[in-house]
Amino acid sequence: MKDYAAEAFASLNSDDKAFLKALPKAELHAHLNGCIPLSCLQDLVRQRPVQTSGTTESDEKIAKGLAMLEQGVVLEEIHEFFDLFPAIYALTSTPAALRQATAAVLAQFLQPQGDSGEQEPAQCIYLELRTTPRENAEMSREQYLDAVLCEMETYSADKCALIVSTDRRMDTTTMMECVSIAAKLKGAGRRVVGIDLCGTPTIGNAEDFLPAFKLAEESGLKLTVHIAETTANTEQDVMTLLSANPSRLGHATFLHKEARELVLEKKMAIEICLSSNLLCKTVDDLKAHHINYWLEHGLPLAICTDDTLVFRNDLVGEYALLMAAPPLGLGLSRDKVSLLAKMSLDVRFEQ
Ligand code: 6MZ
Repeated sequence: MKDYAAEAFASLNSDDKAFLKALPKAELHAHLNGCIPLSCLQDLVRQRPVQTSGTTESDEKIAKGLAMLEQGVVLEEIHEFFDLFPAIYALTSTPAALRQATAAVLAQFLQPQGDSGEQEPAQCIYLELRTTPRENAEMSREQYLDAVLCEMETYSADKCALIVSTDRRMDTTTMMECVSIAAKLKGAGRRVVGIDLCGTPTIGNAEDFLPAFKLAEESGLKLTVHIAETTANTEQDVMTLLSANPSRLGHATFLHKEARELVLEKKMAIEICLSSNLLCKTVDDLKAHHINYWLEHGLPLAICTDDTLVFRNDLVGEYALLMAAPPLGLGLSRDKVSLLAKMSLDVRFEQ
């Protein structure tokens, strides 16, 4: 597996490395179950007989999934990425395991890094973490979100907030249920700020998602959608998702002309995940990455990691991809990189 972000970071001089680490950044596109530190997942495996009773996943499947993650996953196509999650989900299927995983993800992004002697700044100063509420014999969707929120709320409100993900494979009723719970929690003063649409990019019919997005809007929840992540996403799918008026877009790799014009007109911000796109092979190299188009057109962007567990990246590494000299990076100046970091803070859902 190629560590694009780590290679870009390693190529920088020590001044630039220190500059990137100290730069105040926001992480706005990080999936909880895709960002669990490997050491935490290994702990959850050890605790499995106690923590995941009731799961139907076999030990073998978990061991195989974990071994792949330990080795570094090489993906031939983006759909292979989604096959990794059953093994991860089997380890985060109780409120206790979820809380443990959430605490580890929050610490990874929001706590100073390294040993006490030589501490580095935290990866970001603000995190919008997203997750898809699951239900099983051990917990309801609301209990799932409560477990995640309990951990998030140990941090102050200016540090982190939750985006509730819906998955393209959900039917309208399930999606509505997820958004209703998110609205109820928000109404009760819990730290929920938005709704996301994620999952295998080509599954489902976008029209079926619209009632849930409308409910989100009526409930004061902002919307972000994974959109045009692959060439297989049709123009109709893209235009239907844009008709829901999302404030931000995830990936937006293959927007056709009409969609790009609408995005520019409405100034929708784009969550850019460079390593994710390179490793899922939806983009050939940084030169061909759509970030170049949006930079040229001055659209608000947020640089994000997506799934640090799978892609083995971190936020500083993603910024290194902006700054490193080509071909390892885009060769952007410090001023440009600072501006991008500021933009990520400006397009937070909760200001
Ligand atoms: C689309 C993605 C994704 O929600 O269980 N997910 N969906 N595109 C991506 N880009 C590569 N990366 C992650 O986190 C895991 C779930 O997030 C979605 C997938 O649906 C995955 O199952 P949560 O915390």
